[in-house]
Amino acid sequence: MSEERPFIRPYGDRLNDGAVQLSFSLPISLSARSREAAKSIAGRLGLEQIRLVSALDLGNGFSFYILYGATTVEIDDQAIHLTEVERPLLDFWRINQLLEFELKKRVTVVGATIGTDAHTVGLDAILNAKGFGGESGLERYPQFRVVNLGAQAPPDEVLEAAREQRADVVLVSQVVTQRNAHLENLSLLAEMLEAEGLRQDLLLICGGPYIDSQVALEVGFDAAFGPGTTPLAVASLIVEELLRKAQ
Ligand code: B12
Repeated sequence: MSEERPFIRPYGDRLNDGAVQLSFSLPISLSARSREAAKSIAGRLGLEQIRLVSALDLGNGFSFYILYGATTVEIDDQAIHLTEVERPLLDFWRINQLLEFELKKRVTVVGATIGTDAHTVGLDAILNAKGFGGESGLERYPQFRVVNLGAQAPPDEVLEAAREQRADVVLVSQVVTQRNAHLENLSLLAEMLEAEGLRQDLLLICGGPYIDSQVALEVGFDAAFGPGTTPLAVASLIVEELLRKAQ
């Protein structure tokens, strides 16, 4: 299809059938009326051939729905303006080699989940030796020295650790984005590092499942990573950016 015209559309059973799956919760108990309300919402979202395939009462006046439907929406993916650049991945050996022989130093990485955020699994996936997605975490690389401050680190603790450890990179995780708490935390840390004169010597990177990279750049970060990030992607970016800064 894409060779004949640039438009793409979701599909399920047959190419181009527009099949999509939608799930959401409603703040009402499960009933015949709530099921119709769920279908009606899917219709208002523009779906056709709607089928309610699962409906659960969640208790306390809440319910959950899964629906199938078909969309006629199609897009030209080639016309999309990317704010995130896709970078080539280096491998474990190449990363260590570049750090040891080109950058000529062992890189210190300070990581933390900041503010009240206690979600450490994502940051640990990148930092801990056991890693994520079949890849080793940064602790496993001989050329990285990792200082993991763990959960709920206040921004001033991160700043102090960055100073004491002479960090080259600060990695911050923010998973809770309710009421934009992550934006307050991220901008506060970036401002504090700037005010203390540490910012220009650091690579400042954040990550989390709901982080918008454009917004992260606007609040003063150098890069941001989203869901499914693997340690190699982060390590590759660190090497590339540190070598670029060292030139
Ligand atoms: C486990 C979990 C918890 C555990 C956390 C345990 C721990 N030690 O981490 C506990 C039970 C403590 C918890 C508590 C809460 N949670 Co919770 N939790 C989850 C859950 C089920 C899984 C998160 C997870 O581990 N994902 C797996 C990791 C590997 O994925 P990840 O975090 O996306 O990380 C990847 C990338 O994002 C990226 N990445 C992440 N960080 C970083 C950092 C850097 C530097 C880089 C480069 C990359 C990177 O790389 C990682 C690997 O690919 C999610 C729902 C879900 N299914 O996702 C809710 C979820 C995150 N929790 C949520 C909420 C609301 C809470 C609470 C507020 C609930 C409450 N009312 O008490 C509390 C908050 C506690 C607090 N003070 O922070 C919401 C957040 C909604 C939002 N947008 O704000 C979610 C999405 C659930 C939901 N649908 O409502 N939670």
